[in-house]
Amino acid sequence: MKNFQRYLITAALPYANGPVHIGHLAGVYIPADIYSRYLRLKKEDVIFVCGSDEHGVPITIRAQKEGKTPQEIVDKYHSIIKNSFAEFGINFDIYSRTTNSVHYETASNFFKTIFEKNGFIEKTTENFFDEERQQFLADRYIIGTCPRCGNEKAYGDQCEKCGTSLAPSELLNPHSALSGKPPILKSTKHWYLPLDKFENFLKKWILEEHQEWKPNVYGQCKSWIDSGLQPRAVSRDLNWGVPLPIEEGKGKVLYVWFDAPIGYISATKELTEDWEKYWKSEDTKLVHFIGKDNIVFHCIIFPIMLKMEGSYILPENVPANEFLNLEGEKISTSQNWAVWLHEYLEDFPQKQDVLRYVLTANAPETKDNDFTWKDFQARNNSELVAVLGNFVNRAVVLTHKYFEGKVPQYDSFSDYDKEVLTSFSQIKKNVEENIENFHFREALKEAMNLARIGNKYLADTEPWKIVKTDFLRVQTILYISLQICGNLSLLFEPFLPFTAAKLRKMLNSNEINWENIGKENLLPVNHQIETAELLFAQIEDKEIEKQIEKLHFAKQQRLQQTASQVKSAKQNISYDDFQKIDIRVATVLKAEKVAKTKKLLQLTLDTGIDTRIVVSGIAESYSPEQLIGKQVVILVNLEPREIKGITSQGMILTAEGQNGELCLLSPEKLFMNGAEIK
Ligand code: B3M
Ligand code: ZN
Repeated sequence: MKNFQRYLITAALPYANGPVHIGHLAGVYIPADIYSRYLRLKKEDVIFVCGSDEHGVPITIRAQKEGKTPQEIVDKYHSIIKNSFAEFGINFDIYSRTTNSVHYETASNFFKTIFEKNGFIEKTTENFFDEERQQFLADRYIIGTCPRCGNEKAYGDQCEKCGTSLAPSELLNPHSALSGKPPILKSTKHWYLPLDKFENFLKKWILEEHQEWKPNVYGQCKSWIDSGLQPRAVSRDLNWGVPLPIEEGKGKVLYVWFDAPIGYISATKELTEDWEKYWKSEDTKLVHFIGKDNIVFHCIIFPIMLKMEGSYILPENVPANEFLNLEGEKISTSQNWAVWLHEYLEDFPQKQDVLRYVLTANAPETKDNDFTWKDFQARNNSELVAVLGNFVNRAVVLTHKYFEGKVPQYDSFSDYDKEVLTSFSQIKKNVEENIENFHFREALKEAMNLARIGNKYLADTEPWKIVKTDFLRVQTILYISLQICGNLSLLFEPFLPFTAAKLRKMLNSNEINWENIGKENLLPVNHQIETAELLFAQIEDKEIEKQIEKLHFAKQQRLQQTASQVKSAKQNISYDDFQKIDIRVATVLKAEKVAKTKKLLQLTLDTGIDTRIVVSGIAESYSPEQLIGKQVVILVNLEPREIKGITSQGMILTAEGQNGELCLLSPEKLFMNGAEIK
């Protein structure tokens, strides 16, 4: 294996279009933070960079929604994100942003270098254009059905449901996110990266030389490469972004996925004059931490950009994670189904490590995983409080009780004692191997094993029972227990930095060198420790219930907001007019699709008055089988109408749901057919 001199660690730049949530933390920022804290503890030369991604359509769409300028939006969210990361202990060396001048310069120069090497293909093509808004519809401005998974809300650059990266022309049924109308085509010139020319390079570099990449990452790359790469446009007709630095590109900007990864470079430049050492020297290990939806950009597009520019190194690994769900549902910013970091920090002050622990223990490393508040509570109460906190507390309290807070002199070691003492270096090795292979859940479990060993050791040896009869033995037991505490304070530093610091303070130790795990006399005999402080506190049911309620409340509010797009009321009608309307409860006897139509179902209904046929446009929302036997509400005295050769007698009442689906109105309990609705 190659010996690296230094590490450059990047974490995906969050879009400054909203705050950070637990899905981001579990997928990207916590693993990246563990990895870099670990390397720093090992005294490696490491820098860890990140910043806000402030360009692209996600920002301008958010600005429109909030009635603000894009700059106001990025200013707002950049500061929320930056502060919450800092408070949460994500220890970036720099958290920058892509609207600053260093970045504009770096990204422009990067583009120019490739341009001057004639690296881009220039093409004039027909692109989607919103006539009503007089605007080209790039990326997320165009919405349609994903050709791979059928998601009806796929964007012009990506389907968030299946993770596929798309071109606008691939969307089925495209419409404008601005006006909702189908777009027209209008010709425009753009600059393309010839990804197809790099297939051989990628085959060798990834498929042959990086077989150690995580299976999910390697697999996605392989399927991309195998299905053939297409040139990809890196310019956009937008007015928000880094302006194209060439004469013919006036009025256009760099595609956000061209400028954003260059943000890693700009951030490094901002951080240190030595930035080239990190980016241009083969003995730097570059590692990108990202979520699975960013794989293609970091493993295929950005490396090709780096290679075309010519002076940069390529990533050594891209340990992407899968997604975290929340209480069984996909986390969604737009549906407000999320636990937001800045709100967590407000609701659970000083409990950063609890969330760090739960999100690591349950990280979506190999498959999507679920966060539940119940699990959060259980892991806190039965692992952090009952194992780690409890052990440390007993060791420290007993040391004060019997030895005035001084590390006691040990006597001779029993086999059990020796077994415990030798476990330190074994655990150290296990944690190292796991962290270095990006298995953070396993690594945390290993660290936790030492706390379990400690807990069991005290329970087995019961020093409180023999203190009167065998004081020498009690000295040894507490000597060993304190060595466990010392080792825990090092082992947990990458995972639970606040707890580790608290523990060091309690132990009156400023030992922060990873290599000293397992060192003899880590806490020397006679060393004075401080008094005990609880590392963790029990989390009560009511705190968790409050969070669950809050989640549902927020979602409800969001629904309500969407409902504010409700049409205004129609003109009043007279009471007499109202009385003319005859609405009844009826039961569906038969339901079948109307041939050659997508939307229509022919329903046979028992209305209590008669058995009749109604044609209804609900076939996209209900299958015939779902309807048979169901009670519905029908307007019975609507003039019969001929629909596709069928006489439809009346109209079934429906409401349009959030996603355009139709929902039948049905009585809450079983009714007599023909019951009147007034
Ligand atoms: N902002 C996408 C995302 O947040 C994007 C990452 C950029 S990393 C260079 O998923
Ligand atoms: Zn899809």
